[in-house]
Order: sequence, then C-alpha cells, then structure tokens
Amino acid sequence: MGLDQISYGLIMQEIERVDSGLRSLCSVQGSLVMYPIWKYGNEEQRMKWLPKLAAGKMIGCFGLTEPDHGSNPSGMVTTFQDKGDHYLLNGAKMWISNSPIADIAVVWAKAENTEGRIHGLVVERGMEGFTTPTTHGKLSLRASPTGELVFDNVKVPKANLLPNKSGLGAPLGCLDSARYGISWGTLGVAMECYDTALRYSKERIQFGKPIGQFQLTQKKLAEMITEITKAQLLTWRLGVLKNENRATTAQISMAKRNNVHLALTVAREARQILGGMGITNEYPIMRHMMNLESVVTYEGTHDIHLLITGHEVTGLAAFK
Ligand code: TGC
Ligand code: FAD
Repeated sequence: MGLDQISYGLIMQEIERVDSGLRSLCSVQGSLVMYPIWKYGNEEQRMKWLPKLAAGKMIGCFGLTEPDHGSNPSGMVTTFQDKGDHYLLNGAKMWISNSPIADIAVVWAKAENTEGRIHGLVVERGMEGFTTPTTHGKLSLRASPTGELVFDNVKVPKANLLPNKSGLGAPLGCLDSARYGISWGTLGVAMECYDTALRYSKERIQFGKPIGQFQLTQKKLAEMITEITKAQLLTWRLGVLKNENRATTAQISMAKRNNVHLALTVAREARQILGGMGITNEYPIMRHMMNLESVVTYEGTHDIHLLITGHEVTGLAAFK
C-alpha cells in the first residue's frame, strides 16, 4: 500500500493488542511469505501468488525450523535433488504457524547438488507426498494453528524455486522484517495489559479505597508506563532507521528481545493488580501472558537475541 515502516509497526501494534495469534498470521503472511516471493522470486512467481496472498484469498506459511534444528537452522536436513524436469524434496519442518490451513508453504531446504546451499521453494497444498499434521495441546497462541510440514518424495516444479537469493541469509532476511513487527506488536500487548490494570485499579475497592490509591499499586503502574514509554522510543527510532534503510539485524534483535520481555513483565504485574480476576478469561491479561511464552521463543529465542547483541558489540560469536 506504500505505507512507511512506522505505519506498518503501528498496524502490528493494534493487531497484537487484540491477540498475538492474529499478529502471527499477519507476520507470517506479510513478512515471511509475501516478502520472500517478492524479494527473491521472479516476476512470474510474483504474479502467480502475491495478489491472492495480499487479498487474503490464499494463506501461506514459512518452513525453516526442523525437529532437530530450531535455534540453529543452518544444520537443517531437509534436502532437494535435481531430477531434470523437477526437484525431489524430502524432510520435515516443525512448529510451523498456519501449516494446517496454508495453501502454500515457503520452504527452506538444502540443495544436494550445490554442497548443501539453502534455497527457498514454494510447495503447494495437494502436491503428492506433502502433508501438514496439526500440533495439538498448545496452551499458548491458541488462536493460531501450528503444525508440521512433511515432505515424502514431493515433486516440486522447477518454476517454484525462488531464484534470486540463496544461503541462510535468505530466510534470515525475512526474519528481520517479522522481528521488527513483533517489536511493535508486543508494545500493543503491554499497553492493553497496562490499560486493563489501570481501569481495574480505579474501580476495585479494598480497605475502603480504590486499590489504585495504594502506593504499591501506583508503583506497579508507574513502572509499567515508564518502561512502555522507553520501549516506544526505542521502537520508533528503529522505525526511523528502517525507513532510511539503516536498521541493522542486531538493532532489530535488541528491540525484539527488549519488547517481548517488557510485555511479559507488564503482563505479570498487571495480572497481580487484578488479583483472582486476573486468572480468568473475563480479562485479556492471562491470555496475553500465555501467548507471550511463544513470542519470547519464536523468531529467535530471548537468549539467541542476547547472543546476537553480544556478537555485535564484541565481534565474537558465542553461538557455537
Ligand atoms: P551466520 O553465520 O551468522 O549467518 C549466516 C549467513 O546469513 C547472514 N545473515 C543475515 N542475512 C540477512 N539478514 C539477517 N538477519 C542475517 N543474519 C545473518 C550472514 O551474514 C551469513 O551470510 P554469508 O553470506 O556470510 O553466508 O549464521 P549462524 O548459523 O551462525 O546463525 C546465527 C543465528 C543463531 C543468529 C541464526 O541462526 C538465528 O537467528 N537463529 C534463530 C533461528 C530463528 O530465528 N528461527 C525462526 C524461525 S521462523 C519463526 O519462528 C516464525 S514464527 C512466526 C509467527 O508465528 O509469528
Ligand atoms: P532450541 O533451539 O532447542 O532451544 C531450546 C533452548 O536452548 C532455548 O532456551 C534456547 O535459547 C537455548 N539455546 C539454543 N542454542 C543456544 C545457544 N547457542 N546458546 C545458549 N542457549 C541456546 N518456525 C518456523 O520456521 N516457522 C514458523 O512459522 C514458526 N512458528 C512457530 C510458532 C510457535 C507457536 C512456536 C512455539 C514456534 C514456532 N517456530 C516456527 C519455531 C521457532 O522459531 C523455534 O521454536 C525457535 O527458533 C527455537 O527453536 P527450538 O524450539 O527448537 O528450541
């Protein structure tokens, strides 16, 4: 739509204020499916998939994580072989948002004939040997379906390989955009939890006074709004840098890590202000808190983002 990065961020903020699962849907569709097709695909691929994805007539998912390779995607074992007129894809992906409902999957796999270089392939529902079992029993992000992607000798047409970038940098480049969206989105969660607790503190009477009149409640609320304001400034500045194409991966990591942690802290404090009511689904706080346990893990865990920051400031990688 031609909007700038801060507008995009504000949209993510308001969507995640509703539910992180809804923002997940938008992050995956926009940053992780449409972005690689637009950036790494050719014109034919763009015309085939982007209009339907943009209109919401088609849902996509993004397959990077594998059962044995989460934080370390470069170890992936999903591979494809060149069979002349098609590629033969084998392997499995796990923890994939929207896999059970997706029409297409952008899948990252190693090419057997180019010494294991990673490429993106678009795999379409209905291709023989391609299944998407649902992951059951999630107590977090329940509004967002999660599943696997299983490839058993799937014949993928050569026209479905994204030709314009290969290597781990290709999927990681998509993550920059999605992690930026999470930075804004989790501010929406923090603001919703803070607002809920503030309203409740003025209405709930104990010891003859609104609980908001006690200094300990005010301490919680004052600290929440201070931290939210600091995070808004961090995120706004990142948006300015992104508009100027100057935001780095490490800066995005810092904001994702800081803001998810901030939202978790605010949610836990806000829940306490609601007392017993805080654990019910009459209020949104507990649902947000449970959702954030996924958000702090996906798109790079809290500790992986710390290591990305550590790498940036010392020049020394501590991942392995
Ligand atoms: P490393 O050697 O650091 O990098 C490999 C190559 O990639 C380049 N690169 C990037 N390029 C573009 N953008 C970035 N953000 C990049 N980060 C790195 C890098 O320059 C290098 O290029 P080249 O040309 O030299 O080969 O790679 P490493 O194997 O040491 O790994 C580094 C590490 C640990 C930071 C990385 O693997 C990582 O970020 N791990 C976390 C995994 C992760 O975030 N997975 C997310 C899965 S998708 C998901 O969770 C979606 S949830 C969606 C939802 O529901 O909202
Ligand atoms: P692991 O990598 O096994 O990590 C376990 C623990 O070990 C973590 O605390 C981690 O920080 C720590 N650890 C790992 N390596 C190190 C290290 N070097 N130093 C210190 N500590 C370390 N993936 C996709 O590809 N697409 C999706 O759409 C998607 N959606 C998801 C939706 C949900 C609800 C969830 C929960 C996950 C989703 N993921 C998706 C996967 C997500 O990106 C991974 O869960 C995440 O990258 C972590 O991988 P893992 O779960 O295998 O944990």
